[in-house]
Amino acid sequence: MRIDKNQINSLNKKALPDHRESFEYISQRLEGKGISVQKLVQKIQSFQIAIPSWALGTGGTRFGRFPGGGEPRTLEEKIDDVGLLHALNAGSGAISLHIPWDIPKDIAQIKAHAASHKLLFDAVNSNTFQDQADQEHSYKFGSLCHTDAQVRKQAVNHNLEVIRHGEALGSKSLTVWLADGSSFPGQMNFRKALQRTLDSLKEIYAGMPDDWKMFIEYKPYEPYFYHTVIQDWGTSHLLASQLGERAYTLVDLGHHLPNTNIEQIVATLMMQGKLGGFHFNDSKFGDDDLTVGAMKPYQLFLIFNELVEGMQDKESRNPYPAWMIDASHNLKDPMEDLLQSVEAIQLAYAQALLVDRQALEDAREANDPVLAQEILQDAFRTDVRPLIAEARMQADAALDPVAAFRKLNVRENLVRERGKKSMATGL
Ligand code: RM4
Ligand code: MN
Ligand code: MN
Repeated sequence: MRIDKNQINSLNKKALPDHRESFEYISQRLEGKGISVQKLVQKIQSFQIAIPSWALGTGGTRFGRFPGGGEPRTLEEKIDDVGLLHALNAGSGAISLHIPWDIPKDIAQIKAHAASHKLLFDAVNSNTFQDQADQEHSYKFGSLCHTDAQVRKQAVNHNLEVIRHGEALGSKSLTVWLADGSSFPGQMNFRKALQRTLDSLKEIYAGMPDDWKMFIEYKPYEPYFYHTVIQDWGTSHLLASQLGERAYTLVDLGHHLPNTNIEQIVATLMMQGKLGGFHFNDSKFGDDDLTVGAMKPYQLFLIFNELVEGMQDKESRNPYPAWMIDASHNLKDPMEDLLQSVEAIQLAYAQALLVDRQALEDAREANDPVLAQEILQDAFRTDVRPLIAEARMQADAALDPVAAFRKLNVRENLVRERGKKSMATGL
């Protein structure tokens, strides 16, 4: 299924009077404060968020999976789904592949297919947390940190192969997330495991093209329950610093223990020029893979407040970060879920753009926490939804993507095309 511009235009026409009214209201308020609304709209339009190829099927837990039907069966169909999302929201113009779940076979054809949807290839992801059928050594006791050099070699080679796939597609970065760790005290030598990980990463780093970046993810627990080799941002930063200039830390929102001050981590990494990428999701307890903004929208705003400050800092050495959604839960239609996630990210970004930075800085210098809170919450409590909708409409996308998804019967069409029992590769 492909969505035609005219279908979207005719849906937009019906919603237009309402939209006009609310857009004019916020425009007047913001222009009154000296903020250029058109510039804001353009910034929102150029903020693109990559969709991971494993998020288009229904996610599972270790207890069960309840697929809803019409799931993409091939990489081409996954690209089609991201294309549908991008047609609806004009904000998800990239796809991130997980290898070996999604190995491109005919490169030229896959590239042309993505280009026909105006999609780019974002970071490629390696997978040494599962054993594949044709694999010689098992990752049961780790991969890059393994005690056996042959296992480490196999994991290094896999990462090098992922880089080759990414190069062929035009990706420019590799994301490494390791499950490596232990479940019982005494099981693993912390120091040796970290040293081996660093040595293995060095081999991978050396195998990257000169214009590539490596993003190193961290996670405090899961799938192992006692220790994770790269448990936190500090460990990731340590590895990235020792690897070299093109290695960075990647922050995944779900990979923190409860109450961690993630916005402070963002600020620190950006100060060091070491924040490479971001994985968005939301959670109540751990790595719950819930829709972005579903639980803690204020935290998301505070994180964006730091991101925007870092991005606007002219002295900053931090590169423009890679943005990706990393969530795939088992209740919602995955495509509706992704539409909601993209919107939540854009809302937090737009609100952070509204923060009066000079006034905030003055309040901080004057040690005035009351005023600092007023300034932040004034931005957070501004209803910026009409700005996001306007950004979409100007880019020929839907004023209301979720409503359009339903009115155009996207899922029903996909079930008709692919069947009720189709299953996507992934978790
Ligand atoms: C991990 C981590 C990685 C993702 C896998 C599927 O928890 O977030 O980024 O690739 O899940
Ligand atoms: Mn992640
Ligand atoms: Mn995760």
